[in-house]
Amino acid sequence: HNGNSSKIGVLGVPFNKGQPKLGVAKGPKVIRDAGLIQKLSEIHELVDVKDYGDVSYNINEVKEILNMKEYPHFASCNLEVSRNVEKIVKDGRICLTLGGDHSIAVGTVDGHIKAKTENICILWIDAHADLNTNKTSSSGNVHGMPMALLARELSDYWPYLPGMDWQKPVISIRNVAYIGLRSVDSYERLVIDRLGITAFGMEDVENYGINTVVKMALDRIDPEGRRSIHVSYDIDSLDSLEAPSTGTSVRGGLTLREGIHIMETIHKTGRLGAMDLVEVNPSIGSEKDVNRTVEAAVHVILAAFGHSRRGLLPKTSLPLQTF
Ligand code: B3U
Ligand code: MN
Ligand code: MN
Repeated sequence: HNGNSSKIGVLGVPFNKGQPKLGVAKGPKVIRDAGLIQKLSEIHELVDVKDYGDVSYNINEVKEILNMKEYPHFASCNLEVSRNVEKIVKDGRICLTLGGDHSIAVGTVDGHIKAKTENICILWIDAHADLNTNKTSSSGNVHGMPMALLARELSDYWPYLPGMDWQKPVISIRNVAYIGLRSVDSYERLVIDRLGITAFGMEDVENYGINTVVKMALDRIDPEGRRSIHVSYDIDSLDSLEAPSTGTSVRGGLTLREGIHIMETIHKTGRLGAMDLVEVNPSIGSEKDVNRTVEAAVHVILAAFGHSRRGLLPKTSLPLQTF
C-alpha cells in the first residue's frame, strides 16, 4: 500500500434539494448505521479512518435560476462541500463523501481539484449522464446537471450563476469517463457524441465485460497512470434488484459483482483521491429493500478501500498443532 491509500476521511452530505424525494438526505445516516466506519477500519491493520461528520450550511440569498430547482440551496451547500473535501484531501486522506443526491458532486470534485497539485480525472458510475444544463433539462432537477457544471467544454452553455463564483469548471471532459449508462436524455446523447465523451453503457459491459470496460476507461482518462482519480458512484448504476432504494431506479443495470469489481480495480491503481457514494434513499421501498441497498453501498465502498474477496491472512501465524 502507498501511504495515502490507507488514510480515509468520511464526510456526510445530507442534501436532498437536487431532486424531489426527501429521504435521500438520510443516506449518510443509514450508511453509517450499517457500521461503515468500523468495517472500513477492519479492512486491514494499516487503515486509518476519520469521520468528519456531516456538512451543514447557511443559505446565501442569491437569485433563483430558471429551471434549476432550489438553486440557492444547491449553490450554498456545494460551497461548504467543496471547502470540506479540500480540507480532508489536504489532510492527506482519501475523501469518501456520502450523499445526499448527486448534485453534491459539484462540490466534491471542486474540492478535490483545489486540494491537488496534479490533474485529476473522473469516473462517473451512473445509469444517467447527469449532463443536462438548465436549458436542456426537462425536470429542472439539479442532480441531473452536475457533470455539465463541472466540464470546461460546457461552460459557455450556462448563464452567469450568482453564488457559484468559487466553482471554476476546470476539468476537461476528456478526463471524464462514464460506466453504467442506460437512461440518457436526447440532448445529453448529443453532447456525448459531439464532444466524444468516453461513455461505456450497459451494452459495452455486455460486449467487453466489466474488467475490460474499467481498463479502457482508465486508459482514456489517465493514460500515464499519474492522475488522482475521483469516483462519483451513483447507487442507481446498480440494477434495481441490487439497489432498489434510490430515487430514479432503472432496470437492466450493473450487478453488485460488477459494481464491486470496478472499485477493486480502482483500489489497485493506488490513485483513488476521492469517492462519492450518492442517491441512497431509505424512504423508498420496504425495510428489506433499504437493507439490500445499504449493504450494496457498503460492499462497493469497502472494495474501494482495499477489502479483498479472497480474504485476509491472519496477523500472526498459529502454532501448527492448533490444527
Ligand atoms: N436525466 C433526467 C433524469 C435523471 C438524472 N439523474 C437522475 N435522474 N437520477 C434529469 O432529470 O435530468
Ligand atoms: Mn447521478
Ligand atoms: Mn443516476
